[in-house]
Amino acid sequence: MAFSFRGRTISKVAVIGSGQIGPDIALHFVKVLHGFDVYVTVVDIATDALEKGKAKLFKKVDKGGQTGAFKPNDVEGMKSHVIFTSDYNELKGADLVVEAATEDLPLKKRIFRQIEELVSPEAILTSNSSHLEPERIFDELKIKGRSLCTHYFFPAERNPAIEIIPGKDTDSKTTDFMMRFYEAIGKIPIKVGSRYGYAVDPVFEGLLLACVQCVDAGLGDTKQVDYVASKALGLNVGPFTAHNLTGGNPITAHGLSEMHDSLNGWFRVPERLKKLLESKSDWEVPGRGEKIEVSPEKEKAISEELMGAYFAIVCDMLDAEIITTSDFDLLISVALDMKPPFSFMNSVGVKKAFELVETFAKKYPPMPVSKKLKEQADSGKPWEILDVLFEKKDDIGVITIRRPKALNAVNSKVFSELNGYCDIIKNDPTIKAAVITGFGNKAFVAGADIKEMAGLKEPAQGEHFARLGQIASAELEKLGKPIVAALNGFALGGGCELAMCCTARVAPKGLKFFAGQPEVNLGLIPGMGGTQRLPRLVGFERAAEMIRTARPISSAQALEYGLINEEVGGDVLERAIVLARDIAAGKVKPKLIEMGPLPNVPDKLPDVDLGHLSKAIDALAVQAILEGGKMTLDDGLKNEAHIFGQCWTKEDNRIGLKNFVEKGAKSKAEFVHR
Ligand code: DAK
Repeated sequence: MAFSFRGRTISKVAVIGSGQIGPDIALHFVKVLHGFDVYVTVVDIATDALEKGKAKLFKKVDKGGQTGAFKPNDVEGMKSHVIFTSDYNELKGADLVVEAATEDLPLKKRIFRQIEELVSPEAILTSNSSHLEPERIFDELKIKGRSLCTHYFFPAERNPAIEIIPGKDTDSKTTDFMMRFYEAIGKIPIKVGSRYGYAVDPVFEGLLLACVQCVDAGLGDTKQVDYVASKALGLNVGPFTAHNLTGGNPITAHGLSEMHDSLNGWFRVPERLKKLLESKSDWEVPGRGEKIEVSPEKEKAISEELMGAYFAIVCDMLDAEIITTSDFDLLISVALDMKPPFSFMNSVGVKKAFELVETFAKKYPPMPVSKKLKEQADSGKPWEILDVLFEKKDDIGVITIRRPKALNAVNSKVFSELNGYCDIIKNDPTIKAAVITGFGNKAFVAGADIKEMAGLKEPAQGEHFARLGQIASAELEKLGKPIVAALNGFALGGGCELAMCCTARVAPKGLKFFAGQPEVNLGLIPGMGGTQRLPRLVGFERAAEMIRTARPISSAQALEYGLINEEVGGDVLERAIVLARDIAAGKVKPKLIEMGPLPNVPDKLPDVDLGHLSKAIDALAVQAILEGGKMTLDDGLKNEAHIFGQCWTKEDNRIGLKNFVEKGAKSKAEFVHR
């Protein structure tokens, strides 16, 4: 067995370097790939580093076993699929090599010369550099097209963010493969243009410099500035503390000095950092729970200076066109767990952000003032940050819902963006068909955004949300071109409903927990067509059972019931694109949903065991299913919308939604059946 994906087979992954990050990278690979019998080999010439790395990895695996994060056979599987060795010959047979050695260009080049002699010409070679451009690392490779940088973040086995940096010689097929491969194994890959430091490190390292500047300017000591920085930028710990914890001071000093030449002259190694390194000491930072006093004036001054630096650094990268606003927001919020820059600017106002940058740049030349930021401020509009991405793959329009932190749950913003893309697809004659999918390997769409729904207070807000949802589903169904749902994971609630508006649906093989209508858990009935389309696709009895009990079905059951058209081994998106194209060409004719009333609608549904679920909400669900079956689909949808509104007249509706927001998805609401 091996991991086969998009025409490539990965049976062995090699990680070079058993230092700070190599074992963590190896742990991620072995965690997600050992079930496919993929072996992970960690190579290092230093035997003590190998021993330490192995002990660290095994300790984390054992801890996962003790906490229940890993099942006992996974613990054994992981340990038996990872090899630590000092023998470079063990690289032979590797299909993917990730070099994670020290950030030293000549060393990296030497390693890659060695690797190239040992692996097949097809193997992909990546460097987990944090700064160096791929063109510099790989310039001596014989086959450059298969090489690129993949920058992981601490802790690499758990932090899903990863910067993917192709160089000018990287084959676009290699980049596409790596983007999809990392997504398929649970990472959040973000493509970044080749520039020294990529996108994240100028922020991480630049903010340390900005903090030092605040101290130098007498705005506070390191403790005070660290405290204010964490508050102002939404960080768990301030930049000084983060540098102490990660041992990052020497790397940052090197990075800042290189950025001085490669990015702009504002970046430099401050004297305080030089002295700190000379004395081999750490920054003085607040202790855990220590109360730090800062006057309101100083707090404002530090916050504004740091915001000016942050916005200046990120907007400069926008000018350099190495990343988009939407990608940057997601990358920073996941990689560094801090306020995403463009949403942050929108929240303070782009004009205000521009003023902060101008003031900062005047005080600290030669920090440039971004042209794009000025244009945006002049436009009076906020930055556009998309949760739905659109890409044309030849004649197919591909829509991707990307909200990984909420399992792609759909909110009113997503509905609006979907509507915009439907217009593009309809009006572009070169687009013959479309595909809709979710980002990541876990969820297509885990439902409507329950947190947004629970916050809807005014009936007008509820109506606005409902209207946008109904427009989006109707737009998909009446697109006039085939649209295939590539259901890459959970299709729950509104997710299942969006999928049912499509011409056909495909899902990965073997998903145990896959699709369903769990709304009754929340004191709701399906509100975007679930009570109407599900009976039309899978039959009354099965649909009613799924809706009334909230029980999800597997991908195999979904295929048997007729909810999906195919179970796919490999890349579900790739298969969906082919199917969409075949449907558009008339080569495949999937069975379409019945638009008229259904025959043999029963007068009554059989009793089901509702367990803890609300009897009051169940009565509404049954009403919507039975009444709608006797109507046309259009009328049934209107009837469902009306009954959906009735949920808000029930006490159980408040109880269900509040329970999710306060106690999470796994907790059962205590319904009162009213
Ligand atoms: N909304 C918002 N956030 C969600 C979410 C959702 N539907 N589903 C998951 N999340 C968030 C979780 O809150 C969590 O956030 P943090 O706590 O990390 O901040 C994060 O995603 C990861 O979720 P879990 O930690 O729960 O992940 P697990 O793998 O353990 O579980 C799960 C995954 C999908 C089994 C679980 O999250 C779950 O049961 N989620 C709820 C699924 C659900 O009930 N879906 C139906 C929602 S109601 C309408 C249009 C549409 C609708 C109604 C009307 N009109 C047009 C009128 C639709 C209604 C619905 O879909």
